[in-house]
Amino acid sequence: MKKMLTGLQPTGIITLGNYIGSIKQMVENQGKYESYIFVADMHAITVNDDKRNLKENTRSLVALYLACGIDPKLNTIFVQSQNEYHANLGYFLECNSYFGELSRMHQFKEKSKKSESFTVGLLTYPVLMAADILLYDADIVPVGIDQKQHVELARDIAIRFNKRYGDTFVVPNPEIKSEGTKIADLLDPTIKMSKSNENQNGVIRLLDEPEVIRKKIMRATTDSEMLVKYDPENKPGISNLLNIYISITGKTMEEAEKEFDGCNYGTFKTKVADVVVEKISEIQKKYYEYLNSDELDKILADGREKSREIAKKKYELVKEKIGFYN
Ligand code: ATP
Ligand code: LTN
Repeated sequence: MKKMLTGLQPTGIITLGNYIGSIKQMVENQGKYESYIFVADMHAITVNDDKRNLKENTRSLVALYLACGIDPKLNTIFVQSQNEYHANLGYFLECNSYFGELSRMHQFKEKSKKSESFTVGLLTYPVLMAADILLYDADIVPVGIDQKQHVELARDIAIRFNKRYGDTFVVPNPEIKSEGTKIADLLDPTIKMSKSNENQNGVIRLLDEPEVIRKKIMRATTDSEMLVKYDPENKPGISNLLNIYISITGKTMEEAEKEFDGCNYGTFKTKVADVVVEKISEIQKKYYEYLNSDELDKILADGREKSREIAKKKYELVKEKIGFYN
């Protein structure tokens, strides 16, 4: 069975975009692969953020994974910082990575420009990510387009290491989500719905109150045509709402267009809000149950043990290949 690994950073509350574009697909893929899903909390400290609450955000992200339907029996769920082999392998991989290639990464260039000084961790971020992937022999790494370059670097590092020290790592492949599932901001449908968008009125967060969600959808930007039709170029707002609607209901675009044929935008938005609120309320109910349960601690304790066991083997192999005293 092929192996799949992916992670999210505990940097904020997950959005409807993260759910539709990432978590929902993880749920649909369950059972197809041997799967590892983790919280990338060590990546979250590569930028300074005094308001960060790592402990709370980590627990919250895991509770959301579970509430969205990620089944701990079908996936190993764990926290990166609870497994020391990630940082340990990261160091060995750093000694097989070049300053030039790391300084050319898009994300590094963009984030390092944002403040006068930046950490070395921001530069070596993709090497830690390579360690995350290579420890588990992951064949498939589902990520957003912004992370593709990092997975490609993990490939390059794996190939380089294998050439230098002999076969050690499986060479991973990025799996990039199709355009169709990209959810746009409700107020500015030309940009992505993101945790970090400045104006959060266009962003639906999975922990927003149902009434807030409804308001955000009712105020979504549309157009003056009064025609519910999928046309992303000329009708980005309506097309985005249609995308949300079909992703949640599982209907096809044709079915949705037929259903809303002749409808005014108010009625259409109310229907979209109804299905989103229903879905998110279901998730929230489970979220609060998991958040306050011992079950979550047990799942993470199991994940810690299982992930460490697998990672240790790979780490020991790497030490042997490099030729350390043993
Ligand atoms: P940030 O604002 O911190 O950059 P984000 O909300 O844009 O975060 P990421 O943490 O970069 O999201 O992405 C996590 C996963 O969610 C990725 O797989 C990404 O492709 C997916 N994703 C994020 N936003 C959307 C969206 N609007 N539509 C579809 N998928 C999305
Ligand atoms: N950088 C990713 C999170 C991440 C990841 C990984 C994803 C860290 N390590 C390994 C896939 C595989 C992000 O910011 N979304």
